Amino acid sequence: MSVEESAFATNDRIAAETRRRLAERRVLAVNLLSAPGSGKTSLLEATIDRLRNAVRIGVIEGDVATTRDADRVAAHGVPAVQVNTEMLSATCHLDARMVAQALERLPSDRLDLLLIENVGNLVCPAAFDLGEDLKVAVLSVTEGDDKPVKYPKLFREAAVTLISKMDLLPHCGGDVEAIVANLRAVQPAAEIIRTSVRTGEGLDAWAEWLHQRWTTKCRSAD
Ligand SMILES: Nc1nc2c(ncn2[C@@H]2O[C@H](COP(=O)(O)OP(=O)(O)OP(=O)(O)O)[C@@H](O)[C@H]2O)c(=O)[nH]1
Ligand SMILES: [Mg+2]
Repeated sequence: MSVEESAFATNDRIAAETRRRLAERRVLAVNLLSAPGSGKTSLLEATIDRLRNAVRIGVIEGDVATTRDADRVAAHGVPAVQVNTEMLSATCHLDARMVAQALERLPSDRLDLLLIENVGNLVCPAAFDLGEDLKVAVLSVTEGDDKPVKYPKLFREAAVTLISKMDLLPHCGGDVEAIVANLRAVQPAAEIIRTSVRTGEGLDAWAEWLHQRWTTKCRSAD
């Protein structure tokens, strides 16, 4: 086995253990991925405001540096742990060990929903299983219509893609139908929700989608 294969095998083993533990505790874990600045933290803030009274939420924030995103999220009244990847072995993505260690700093026996914001990057984060139940991709209308076909792995594996910053569409010349067509080119049955934290478009639909996923995983055995 090559060094790279061995590193992935170790990652997958830790991720499988995290997944088992979270299932035991009936926690739904969501891995949020996008390019830098697509609006992940803004969406998390809006999501927390909508779901905080319905489910107990914990957040793991991945960034190269600073605690800015964890501070933003914590201001919405939920526990948040920041992981700074520049302190660790890899800078461009979270891995399963980082998440397992961050989870130790959250009250995981008193959580229903674990939201993990990955490092902004369309490539590396998609290669690492963190033990999540589902991946959510965020793609803003300002990034160019072709991103799903240029970075297919993330968009192929996403349980849902949020097309964010819809309010900017008239200003940036983006073509949302082309974005949708490119998403369907890599995942024909892709679930897609259009959002804007400025106008509120799609935010209730997204929160309901997520709550439904939590109900399906964590309440179905009741
Ligand atoms: N107009 C508009 N701006 C938005 C929207 N969502 C986020 N933004 C802005 O986009 C910028 C980046 O938002 P963040 O939420 O920090 O993005 P992010 O994906 O978490 O960024 P990283 O963590 O650095 O990858 C900020 O200036 C936000 O205010 C939106 O729906 N509409
Ligand atoms: Mg962020």
